[in-house]
Amino acid sequence: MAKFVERVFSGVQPTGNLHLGNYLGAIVKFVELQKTHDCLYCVVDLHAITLPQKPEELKANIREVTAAFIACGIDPEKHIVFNQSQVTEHAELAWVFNCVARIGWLNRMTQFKEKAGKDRENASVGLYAYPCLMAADILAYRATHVPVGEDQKQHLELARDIAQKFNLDFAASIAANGYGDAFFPLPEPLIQGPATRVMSLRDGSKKMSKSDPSDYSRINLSDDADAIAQKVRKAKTDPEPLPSEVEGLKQRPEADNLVGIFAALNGETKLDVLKVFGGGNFSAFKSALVDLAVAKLGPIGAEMQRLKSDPASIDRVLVDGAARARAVASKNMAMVKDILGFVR
Ligand code: AQP
Repeated sequence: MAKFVERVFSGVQPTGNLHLGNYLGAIVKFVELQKTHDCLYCVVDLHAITLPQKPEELKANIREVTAAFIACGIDPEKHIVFNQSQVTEHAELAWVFNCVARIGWLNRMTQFKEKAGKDRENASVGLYAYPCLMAADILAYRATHVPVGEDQKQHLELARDIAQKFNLDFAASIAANGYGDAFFPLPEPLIQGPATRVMSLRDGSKKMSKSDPSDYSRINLSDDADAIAQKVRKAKTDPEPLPSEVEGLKQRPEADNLVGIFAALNGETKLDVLKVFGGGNFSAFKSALVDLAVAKLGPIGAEMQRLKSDPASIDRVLVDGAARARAVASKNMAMVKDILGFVR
């Protein structure tokens, strides 16, 4: 198999309320990967419209995610930060992938089932085809590594299946065009650390999510210190003291979640956290968690506010990023057209 230049791609939907799950599951890794890779970080607004969005809110949320990227430490000059709808190759390649992916593959996607719910017949076609667009996002840049939370694992596997099927279906044309023995890399998910799936603060069996109707279920990146303190103090727990071993967190989803959040925010393991707090009650642990969360997230929230007060400068970052992203994606898309047999 061909050797591909390592490149990182990932995206976040501008659907409001960026939360601790997005931060620990994805954005922290985005920041870290900048040290070792060329990275593209995308505000995936085409994904957002798979569910109804109000235009003015969508616009504000695109700027909000961009501000969060920068406030968390993503450097839009060394790397590429942009919004998906400004680079039309994403939608173009997604159509090609709609024709490569099989209906049976998409029928297995659990996120569609969760998001469409019981009213499946009324879900948008876009929501159903979402994973094909996600594959296009990644493969438009022939990206090799994709940092995501646990919930995106199945979509990443589908992206790999699409890449592999394209490579096999068009192997002869890829070779005839002089594009090597495989055109797309099989992108690798990067899912690791103590908080790959941050759970709701109200219910340890549900993922922390932007769309949860209860704001107490999540810590938003824009929350101030008081809001963070209230939410952590009200977070659901159980009556037992914290265990001293990670094993003791099994069957205790809320305790496991809070310990995982602490560990991830402090850059340590769950065992490290339990060495300090094991045997103690939740109130002391929660106080320490409030202090830690406020210390880590407070400066991010403040910087996001500062950046959002100048929307024109955020828009400039996105326009510049889109131009640089397009330069890569358009070359790859031209080669895809050659491979498919389109005249250009
Ligand atoms: N709870 C989570 N724990 C860890 N990682 C998470 N991510 C999302 N929720 C958690 C990761 O954040 C990145 C961006 O996610 P997204 O906004 O594009 O989509 P999502 O996964 O659908 O996020 P939400 O919050 O659950 O949104 P809604 O409520 O609108 O569906 C991804 O890498 C994701 O894995």
